[in-house]
Amino acid sequence: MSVHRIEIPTDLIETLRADPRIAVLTGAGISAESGVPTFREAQTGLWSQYEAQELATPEAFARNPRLVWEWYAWRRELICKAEPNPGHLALVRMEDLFSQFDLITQNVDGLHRRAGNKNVIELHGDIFRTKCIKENTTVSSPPDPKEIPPRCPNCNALLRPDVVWFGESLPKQAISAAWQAAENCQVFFSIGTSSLIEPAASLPMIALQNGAQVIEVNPHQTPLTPKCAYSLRYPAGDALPVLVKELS
Ligand code: BV8
Repeated sequence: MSVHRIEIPTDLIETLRADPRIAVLTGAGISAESGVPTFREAQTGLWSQYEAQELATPEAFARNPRLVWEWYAWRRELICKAEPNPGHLALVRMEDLFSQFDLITQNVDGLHRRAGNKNVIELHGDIFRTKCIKENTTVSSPPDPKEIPPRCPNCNALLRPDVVWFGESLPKQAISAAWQAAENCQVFFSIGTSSLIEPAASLPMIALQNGAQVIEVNPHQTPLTPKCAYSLRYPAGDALPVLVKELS
């Protein structure tokens, strides 16, 4: 979409010019323009026969560790080829523009850190980190494992991606930092998320309860849309650079 058709409401720009405390929650949609498929999109190729939500579970890994490990290896491959897009880069600028700026992500692709954001609260872990299923310790997975999934060099149990699967608790430190950011902010951006996955989807509600305005950036409606002060119905890679330009 050509950016000259992006309309950012002037009163939103005015609000942001007053340097409010900002919290941002991103989902798979912010990485879509980097070529990283979202969870909602049907998977491609070999993986088209599987539902992402079925594979991202401890049950799937217990049932077929090789299949789940190879799905993550495929996704890591895709992400390695991806570059941060203008949406990611706009959030790096926003971190500098605002005195209080907390970036929370549901994504495990590490693209916010690669783009240059200094503090990123990663609610669901990091696809490039591996951990031992028994000791729960982070282990650097051998580059060319003899067997798939590789085994822990310490106790020989299986290794797994250090991400949060459905039915698993989120890292305590990350969820409490995110909760605090949502409670303290005056403006909460929800960017590129279907707002369906808990407990992340509760964060904008906490912000609202504490009197914050919620701004959504998503080409589609979500269950959060009706509660937003502004809903920028555009791809993040188009809308965020225009918003940053208007603020600079
Ligand atoms: C937990 C890591 C409990 C793995 C992921 C309360 C109510 C109901 C259900 C639950 C509940 N509490 C817990 C649950 C169960 C479950 C849940 O939420 N289920 C859903 C289906 C209802 N939650 C959990 O299991 C969580 N654990 O709560 O534990 C517990 C408590 C005590 C003790 C033990 C356990 C764990 C959830 C984390 C799961 N892991 N990821 C991996 O990546 O492989 S979630 C995974 O899916 C992603 O990380 C992501 O978060 C999620 C997909 O969501 P989105 O990011 O929003 O992406 P999506 O594809 O859905 O949407 C993309 C959006 O972008 C769309 O809206 C689209 O329009 C938009 N878009 C597209 N292009 C663009 C764009 N936007 C902007 N610009 C664009 N260009």
